[in-house]
Amino acid sequence: MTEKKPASKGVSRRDLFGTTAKVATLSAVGLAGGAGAFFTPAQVRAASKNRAEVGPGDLDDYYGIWSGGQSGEVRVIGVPSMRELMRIPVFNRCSATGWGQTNESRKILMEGQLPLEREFLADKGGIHLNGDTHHPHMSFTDGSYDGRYIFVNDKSNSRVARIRCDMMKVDKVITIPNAADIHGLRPQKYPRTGYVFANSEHRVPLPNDGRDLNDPTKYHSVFSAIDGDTMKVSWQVIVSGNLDNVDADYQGKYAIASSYNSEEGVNLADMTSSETDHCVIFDIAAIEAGVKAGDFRTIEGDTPVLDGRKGSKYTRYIPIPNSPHGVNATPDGKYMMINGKLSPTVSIIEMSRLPDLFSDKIKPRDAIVGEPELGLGPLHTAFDGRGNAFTTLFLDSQVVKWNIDKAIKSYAGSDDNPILQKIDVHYQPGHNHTSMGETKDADGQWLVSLNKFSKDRFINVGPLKPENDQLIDISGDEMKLVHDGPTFAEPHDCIIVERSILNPAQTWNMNDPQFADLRAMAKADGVILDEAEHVIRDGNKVRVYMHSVAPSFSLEEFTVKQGDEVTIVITNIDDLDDLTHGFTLSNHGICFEIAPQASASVTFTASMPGVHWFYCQWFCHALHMEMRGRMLVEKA
Ligand code: K7E
Ligand code: CUA
Repeated sequence: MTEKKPASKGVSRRDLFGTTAKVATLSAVGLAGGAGAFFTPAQVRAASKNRAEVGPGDLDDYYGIWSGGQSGEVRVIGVPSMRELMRIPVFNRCSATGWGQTNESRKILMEGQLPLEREFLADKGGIHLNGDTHHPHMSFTDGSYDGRYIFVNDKSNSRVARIRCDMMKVDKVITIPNAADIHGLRPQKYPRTGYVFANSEHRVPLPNDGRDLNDPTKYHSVFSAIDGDTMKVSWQVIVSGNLDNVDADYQGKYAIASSYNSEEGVNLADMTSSETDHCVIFDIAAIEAGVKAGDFRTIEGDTPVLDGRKGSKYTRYIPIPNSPHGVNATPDGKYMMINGKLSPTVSIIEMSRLPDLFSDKIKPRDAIVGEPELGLGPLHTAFDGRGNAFTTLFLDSQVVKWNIDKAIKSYAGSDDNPILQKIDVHYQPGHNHTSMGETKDADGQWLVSLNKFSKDRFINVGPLKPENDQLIDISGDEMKLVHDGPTFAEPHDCIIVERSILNPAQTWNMNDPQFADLRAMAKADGVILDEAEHVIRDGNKVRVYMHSVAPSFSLEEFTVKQGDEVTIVITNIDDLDDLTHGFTLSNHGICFEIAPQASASVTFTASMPGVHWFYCQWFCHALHMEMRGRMLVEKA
């Protein structure tokens, strides 16, 4: 047994060496305030001419949670510095962390699969290796972020994942039944999340088992409510048309989805032939009562599926000019904005009119209290919490700032002009997002415009160009563009979370549920994980347990036979923050991270006789290069 060397507990590297932050702050304060004055880094920045500047060693005020688009991951970006802080693998295979390869991550990626999908993937490695993340959103309590989870959709393989914010790692992935591509996703804001609402965008036959191939009258799009605590689909509602984006209200009563293709066509000409489409309002209590009363059928699996097509008591359809896209609730809870896309307008729904709409006291269009004409290609709207809205204009390559009250007054006949300012962005913005802007705590500090094209904004990197996420200071009366941020394929959406809300741990806890399977396996083998230094042979299965402590693995060599199924289990007993180790097994395609106090495992067949080195690929120590050992594979 190698001696277990506990590292010093609870001391961070920042405490040991990291005085840069303090020095930077003090020198800045020296400039700004003179001796004796104390200013927070944010105040120092506020006094400097560029509020977005975050000095070396200085910390950001916000966590930006960015979708990684077709790269399949989620990214953590510091705001306002726009520095990329971390990537969280979700629907992708990650070479650095072993996500998609370790037994623990594969279990998470596989346990929520549907039977047909599992069958399809059986000879393809068991998991999808790609994803297309669009909408990352945090769980809410009482109308604001609560720091528990981040949910994100995979449009390409109809999945929804949950990231636990204590570890900033995925803990659940589910595939949505009866769905073809999950697009819009938003958590319930009140009283809490609660439901995560998810839109199936494309219309397919239900059931989609080959019986109704080319009869588009039998194609449907479904709206899903996922229980954010259990990650099971609670119910689904079939709608008329395609579903696009969705948002939840601040009252806990309704969710509203934009819907294009009310024509229910299958090609572009048919899908855009009508001048109006609609948005769909879902009455959550009525749907829950319908589930209780048994007013549903089951199609794929046992999820209750209700019929919410036009005429249903569960839904209402409000006509909206052609092909609406983004749906955004105002922080005061009063309005829902439906962004026109092909129409230059944003339609403002007054939420307090919805009960009258459901009881048929008013007509659908009477729920609209404003419809300002803002410019070409309005896609998404964000808010500053001071009564103003910021809408991206895709075709105009602009963000327009407008006043909500003025828009409502002008719709009622006044000559108010709601448009306050237009600013050029570069180029073609999709989503935008303000700091805390999708919560009741919208603070009106920053706006990020996620632009689909960068064109000439950066030195040329070849035919494939980055996107450009631009930071706009909205704290004053005028929007000011302060930063260009190139990003890779293709962040659709982001949220900006005040930093005190997210409090991730510095190290794992060895008793974390994530390691329960490993603990049970070790126990059955008579092994204690963090003291592990054992090779257990069980027929042709070999389980190799070791721990890591800088700069060594507890096993410097182990021997197996050609053809053995080998499971390597490593526990990192270092508990100094930022002391991650890795395990790479040469020529076997195996590489994974083991963060402090974590365990991880991988299983493979030792088919190549010979000497195979394994090494730590995460720089951990002056003797990091020496942190290695040998797997000896005897010829069968
Ligand atoms: Cu949120 Cu791009 Cu999926 Cu709008 S979508 S742009
Ligand atoms: Cu351990 Cu490098």
